[in-house]
Amino acid sequence: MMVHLMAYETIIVDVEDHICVVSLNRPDALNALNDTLLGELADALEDAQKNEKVRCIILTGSEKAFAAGADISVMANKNFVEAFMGDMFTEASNRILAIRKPIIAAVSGYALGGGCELAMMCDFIICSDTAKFGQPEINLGVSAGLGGTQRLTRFIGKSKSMDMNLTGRFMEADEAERCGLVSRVVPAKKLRDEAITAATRVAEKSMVAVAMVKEMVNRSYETSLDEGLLFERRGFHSLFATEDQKEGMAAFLEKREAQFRDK
Ligand code: DAK
Repeated sequence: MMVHLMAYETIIVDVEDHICVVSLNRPDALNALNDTLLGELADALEDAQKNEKVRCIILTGSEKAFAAGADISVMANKNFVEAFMGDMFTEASNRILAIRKPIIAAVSGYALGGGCELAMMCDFIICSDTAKFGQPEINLGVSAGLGGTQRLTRFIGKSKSMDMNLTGRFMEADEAERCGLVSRVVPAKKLRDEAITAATRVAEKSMVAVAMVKEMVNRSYETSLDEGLLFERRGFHSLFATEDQKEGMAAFLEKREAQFRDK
């Protein structure tokens, strides 16, 4: 059963079974990001984090645009002091990054500038064959500001990141898959179903193990390999304190489906 949650101005939130789907909804501006949208998104994700029914989150946009970047009309007349002291997006993006449940970005159409950066803040990206990724801020006389020079470089390597950030060109879906920016590409009409299927598979797992894996993979970007491997090993060891580990391994040996209870 689909439950339409509280009304927001710039996003739509649906909870169906164990999946919360958050859709960016500023169609007149191709879902350009402003303070309202990112604030509402952070609110909705925190609600999903608190909602015990929700086990996986999907973040998506429209068929034409996931998000075409930060709202240029808001930024156009800012001076340095306003940009620096206003610290646009910092609080909201930190709230989004603090969500512990898995978030899958389902991207169709444009994911540009802050839109590409928002997709990269999710745990993995599934995109349609119409997706176009880019960091075109250079065309506006500025740079990326929400991870486009940092996460993108770690995800796809220096040469491609420099290419994207310096030329401002758009990257099509097949190239995005080839270089590891996205995990899968599907026909546009199947994007939502594919994202729901992936989210449903995640939702079937032990949420304890899922939260641990999210922390482990994210840690790989923050530490040396040695430190990361130790963090992973200790996390792995600690999962042996859960009932879900006993159940998961017993179910395998007994050739049946595991019944995880998040304990
Ligand atoms: N901002 C505001 N409005 C936008 C927009 C944007 N980023 N992108 C599109 N729109 C609006 C258009 O102005 C147009 O509005 P109307 O003229 O109809 O009122 C409507 O959406 C439809 O767009 P188009 O008519 O342009 O549609 P097309 O199909 O012809 O072209 C396009 C689609 C995506 C190629 C084109 O709209 C485009 O180039 N858009 C801009 C893409 C872009 O440059 N994105 C990067 C923005 S800069 C920060 C962190 C991050 C950032 C900033 C600060 N801090 C931590 C402080 C991020 C910066 C950015 O993302």
